[in-house]
Amino acid sequence: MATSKPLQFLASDATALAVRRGFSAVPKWLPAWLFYDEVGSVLFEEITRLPEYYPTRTERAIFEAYAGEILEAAGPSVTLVELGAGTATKTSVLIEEVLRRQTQALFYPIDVSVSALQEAARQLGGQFPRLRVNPIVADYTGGVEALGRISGRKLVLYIGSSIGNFEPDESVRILRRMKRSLRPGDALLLGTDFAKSPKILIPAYDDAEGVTAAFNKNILARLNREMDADFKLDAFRHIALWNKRCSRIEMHLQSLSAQHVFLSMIDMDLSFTSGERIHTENSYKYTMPMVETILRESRFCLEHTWCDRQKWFGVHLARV
Ligand code: AVI
Repeated sequence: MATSKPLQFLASDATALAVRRGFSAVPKWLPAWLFYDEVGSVLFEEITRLPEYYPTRTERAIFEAYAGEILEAAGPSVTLVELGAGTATKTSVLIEEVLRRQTQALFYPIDVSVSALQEAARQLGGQFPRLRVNPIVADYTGGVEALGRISGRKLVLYIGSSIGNFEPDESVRILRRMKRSLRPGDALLLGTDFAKSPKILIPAYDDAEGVTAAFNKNILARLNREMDADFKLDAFRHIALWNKRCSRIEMHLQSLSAQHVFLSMIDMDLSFTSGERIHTENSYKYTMPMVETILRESRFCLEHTWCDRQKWFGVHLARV
């Protein structure tokens, strides 16, 4: 007799809570961390390789051009720690530079995704025999706490514009917590995307191939999978818009007609009017004064900023 794989109908409490809260609000919204299940993480990796999505390759080019200066500024004998490391592809540029200065190096990638960490350890382990990779599976809060338990002088990487997906006051809270887990001599390397023309920004979040649209809609597909919901993905369209006043790209999903959706696992009946939107993500685009403000308010001391020639992206070294 053929046995079928058990269906998984268990939505985590955090997901259920977030979904209930977001869908009870006006306008409806969902937190961006819901993007990153296994499917969403693969789609995000694909986004980073799109011609329109400039942040990843621009930040990598900054690392390639200035790795020596960055490590010089960080000081001797550093242990690298990366928050939200994913597969840590860009980090190899910095690791190579560390290993040019030290005979051995330690790297602690921190992420919620076990598979991404395994891939990072496999890749980097193969590439750098003198590197020890100690992956830590943790969400953001657990990751920040883990920082306090890592000995030696640390260079904490919070790169890839990850900070941009938080509201400015939340960013300050995150950086403050980070600072409390660090010791004198430690440093933070923060990557921020800069505000620029919507002609560059919009295609980066609404690419021709539709990968970002699929990434955005995966949030609904995830609710279908995990909460036994009945969202029809074709009944929503992906929107990316530039909110100049708030200096952020916003992503939304817009209902193409009046419709009802039922989320069986949480017994929630939703109705959408035609044109109604679900706000799924903010991606803040910083100016230098904004960077200086969040670092000052979290009591980090900004020491140096490296940019690309077009000033599209910034990498900042801040001291505890
Ligand atoms: C992860 N984060 C920095 C990305 C960003 O650019 O805000 C997420 C993303 N959303 C759409 N495309 C990429």
